[in-house]
Amino acid sequence: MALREVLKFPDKRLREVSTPIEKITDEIRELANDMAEVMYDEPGIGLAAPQVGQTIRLIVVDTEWTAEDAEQNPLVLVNPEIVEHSGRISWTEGCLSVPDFEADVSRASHVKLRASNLEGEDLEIDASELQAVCFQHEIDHLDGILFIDRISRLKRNLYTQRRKKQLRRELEEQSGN
Ligand code: K1U
Ligand code: ZN
Repeated sequence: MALREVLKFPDKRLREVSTPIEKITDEIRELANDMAEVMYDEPGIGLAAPQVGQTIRLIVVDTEWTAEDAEQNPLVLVNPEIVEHSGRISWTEGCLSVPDFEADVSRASHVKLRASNLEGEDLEIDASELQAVCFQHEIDHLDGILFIDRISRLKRNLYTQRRKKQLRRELEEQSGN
């Protein structure tokens, strides 16, 4: 089966606020599996359901699998929420929905996150550094926020213009001009 497609900026569906998951169904389990496949294939260290066009509060994260000899171990989080945060850290972020762009973003360096797993069990996770950054980035997706919203307007405008030019060129190439 083909992998689910990752929506790309400026797709308006990335700007929707996702709805909480009330019941974990087979469909949700299948979506979580598909999201993990997409994340490892891209490759990425996280993915949020809206990025594959599903506006529900579901994320997958694995910030360790890229290390040498590490195994793939996706952390699937249902209705994740940050309940405590502290400190600041600047991290150079990218996003599978924001092609060809990276920028430094300032976020909390430590977070406490509450969520459920696919078995419906409550989880509480203390995260720091890259994992904390990744949780915040993915939860932003659930609220329709992209990391480019957290950088200077100048950098965001420059990227937006470059991306629009890129899309225009792609359209021209497709229509044979
Ligand atoms: O949400 C996404 O689009 C995934 C994104 C997550 C993220 C990256 C950096 C900081 C915070 C959150 C990515 O995974 S971009 C790709 C990436 O960071 C990466 C890919 C391969 C190896 C190591 C990192
Ligand atoms: Zn992203």
